[in-house]
Amino acid sequence: MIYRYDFGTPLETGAIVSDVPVCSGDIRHFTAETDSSGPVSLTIRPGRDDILFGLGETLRSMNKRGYLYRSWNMDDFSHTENKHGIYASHNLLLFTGECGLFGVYIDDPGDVRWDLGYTDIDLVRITSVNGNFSCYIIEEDSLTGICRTFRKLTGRSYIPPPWAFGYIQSRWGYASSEDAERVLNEHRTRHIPLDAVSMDIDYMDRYMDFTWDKDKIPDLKKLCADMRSRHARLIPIIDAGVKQLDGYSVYDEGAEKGFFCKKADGTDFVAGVWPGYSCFPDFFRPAVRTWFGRKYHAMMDAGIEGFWNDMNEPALFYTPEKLQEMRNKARELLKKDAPLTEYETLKHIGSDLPNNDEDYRRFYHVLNGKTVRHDTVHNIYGAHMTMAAAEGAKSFDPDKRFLLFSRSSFAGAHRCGGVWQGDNSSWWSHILLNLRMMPSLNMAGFLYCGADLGGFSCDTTEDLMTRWLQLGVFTPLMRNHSALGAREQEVYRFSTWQDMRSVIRVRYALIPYLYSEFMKCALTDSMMYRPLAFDYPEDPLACRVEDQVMLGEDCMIAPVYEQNARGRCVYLPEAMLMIRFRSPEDADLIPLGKGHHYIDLALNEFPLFIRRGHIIPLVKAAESTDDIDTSSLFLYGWIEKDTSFTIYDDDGFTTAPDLEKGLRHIQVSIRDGKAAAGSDGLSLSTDHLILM
Ligand code: MIG
Repeated sequence: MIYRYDFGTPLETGAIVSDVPVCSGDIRHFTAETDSSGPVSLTIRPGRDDILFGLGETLRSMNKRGYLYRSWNMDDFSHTENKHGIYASHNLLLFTGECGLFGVYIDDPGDVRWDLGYTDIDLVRITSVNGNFSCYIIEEDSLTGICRTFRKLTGRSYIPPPWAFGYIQSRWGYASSEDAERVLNEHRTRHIPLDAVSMDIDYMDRYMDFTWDKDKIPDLKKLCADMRSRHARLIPIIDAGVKQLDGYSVYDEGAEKGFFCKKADGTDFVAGVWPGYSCFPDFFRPAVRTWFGRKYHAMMDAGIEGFWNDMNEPALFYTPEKLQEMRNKARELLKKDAPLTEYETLKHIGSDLPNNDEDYRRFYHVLNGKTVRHDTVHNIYGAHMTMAAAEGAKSFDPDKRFLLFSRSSFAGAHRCGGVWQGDNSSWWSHILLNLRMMPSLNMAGFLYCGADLGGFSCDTTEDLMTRWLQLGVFTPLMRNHSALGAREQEVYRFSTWQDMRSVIRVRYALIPYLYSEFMKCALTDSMMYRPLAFDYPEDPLACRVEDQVMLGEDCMIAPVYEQNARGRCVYLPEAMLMIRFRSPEDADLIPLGKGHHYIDLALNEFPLFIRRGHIIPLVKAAESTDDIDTSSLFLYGWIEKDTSFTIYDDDGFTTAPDLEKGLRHIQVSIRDGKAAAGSDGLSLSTDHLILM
C-alpha cells in the first residue's frame, strides 16, 4: 500500500511514474511539524533496536541508525565517515522493528536532513528545508516488498547491454587512440579479459563536451571499429558544464536558444569547471534535454555505445562572483601586516570556493513552466542530465541498449542509467563501503552500479587491488579506475597480475549467471543485492551483518577487506556451499552448515556462497563478452533431491525484453547417487554438484 501526503507546494522531481491520490488526515507513523519559516519535519520514535535501511548512495553502515545524513548532491572526493552525503540523493528510508515495517520516500528536489538518532538516539527527524514535497509511506509485509512497491511508484530499472558486465579499464589520463589501443593490447597479449576502455576528460578538445582532440584521436570511427574487431569498446566521459566559448557550436546554440541556466538578471550563469568558465544546460526543460541528448549522436555515429556522465551535481569550482569576493578579502588581508590567524582565514577563503551554497542560490531553472531557484531543486540536476543522455540514446536508435552511468543521481534516473560510486580512495575501508552501498543503491532502484575498483584517489597496493577485484567480480559495473597522479593500477602493472587475471576470469565464467539474475531483478522490480535482513528477517544475527550481502536468488558474498588478512569470519544464515575460487578451473567446493565460520582465504582465493538446494551455472571463461559460449553450462550447487533452476537470456539488444520468453527452466534429477541434467541445445555438466 502507498499513502501520499503533500506539504507546501510540491515540485515535480521526475521520480514518480504512477498516480497516487493524496491522503487527508494525519500522516501514518510520523508526526508532522511545520515551521512558519518553511521547514517541515517528520518525527518518529523507533524502538532502540529498530533497524533503518536505505538512503541509497550514502556513507557508513547499511543500518543507517545513529547518524545525521543530508540529501545535498556534492562533488566530494573524500569519502570519510564525517560526511553527511556525497553525489546523490535517494530519499528512501525503510524502518523495521517495534515501530513497524514500512518505508518513507521524500519526493523533494531540495535539501533534506535525516537525523536518524544523531541528536537524540531514540528520535528520528526528517526535515525538508524548503517544506515543499510529497511524502510517500509504503507498507508491505517485507522489506523486499517495500522496495518492489517503491519501484512501482518510480518505474522499472535501467537495462544495460550485456557487454556492460564485462571488465572495464579506465584511468583519468587516458586521452588518445594510442592510450586506448595500448591498454587493449596489454590485456589481449596477456589474455586478461577486457570489454571496454573508458576515456576521461583529456580526450576532449579543451574539455569541450562532444568534441575530441583530433591530434589525439584523428579518426574516432576507425578507433571504434578497430576496437570492436577486437571485441572491445570505448566509453567516453561527458561533463555537465559547457565551455563558454564563441565559435564552439554547443555553446553558441545553447546560448542562442536560451538553453542555459540563468541568473536573476537574465544573463547566463557561469562557473569555472574543467573547461574554464562554463554554462549549465537547464536539463529540466524537455527541449533542452532533446537538444543535449542529440549531441551524443555524433559519437554514436562514430560507433560509441556507452558514456559516463560526470560533474553533474553540478560541481562548481568557482564563480566569477565568488572569485571576486575572494580577491577583495585577500587584498584586505595582504594590505596590512596580518597576523598568522588572518592567513588561516585566507586559506579558508580559498577552500570556500568550490560547490558553495551561495553559488547554488545564484541561478535559476524553468521547471514545468515555473522559474525555480537552483538550491530548491539542486538534487535532481544530475538525474535530468542522465535523462537527457537516455533520450539521446533513444532518439539515435530506439531499439538498442546503450551503456550509461552517471555520478550524480536521484530517484527516477534509475530508469535511464546506472551509477558509479564516485571518487573513493585506495583504502581498505572502501572495499567495505563499496559492498554496503550496493544494496542501498538497489533499494532505490539503481541496479547497475559499482565503485572504482582499486580505489580512485591515493596509491593502491597489490593486495588491495586483488581483494577489491574479488569484490568487483560480483558488481554489475566492474571497472578499474584511478585518478591522475595516483599509482598506475592496470592489472598488468603488478607482479601478481596472473592472480588478478584469474579473478577477472572468474567474473567472465559468471557473466551469464550475473546477467540472468540482473535481468530477472530488473524485470520483476527486485533487488540483486540485499542486506541479509531482507532474506532472514527472523534471524537476529543475520539482521545485523554489515559485511556480507545476498546476491540474486541463490548466493551470498563476503569479501576480504582487511590488509594482511588470510581469511575472515562469515555468518551463514542457512547451510550453503562455498566455492573458494582461485580461478574458474581451480576451486574448492566446501559444504558449510548454518552459523559462524572462519574461512581461510589466501590472497589469491575468494569465496562465493550458494544456498543449499540452489544451483547456479558457470561457463567457460572468455576474454570478452562476445566470446562467451552459453551453450555449455557447468552447474554448481549442493542438492539432495531433484532440483530445477531457471536462467534468463536474450539477444542483449532489445529494449523491450520479455521475461517469460527469455527464461529457460532446467531440471536436474538424481538417480542412483548421480545427477543428470537435460535441456535442449545445452550441454550441461553436473561434475560440480555436491549431492547429499
Ligand atoms: O574533478 O574527469 O569522479 O572519475 O576521473 C574531477 C576527472 C573530475 C571526477 C570523476 C572521476 C574522473 C575525474 N572527475
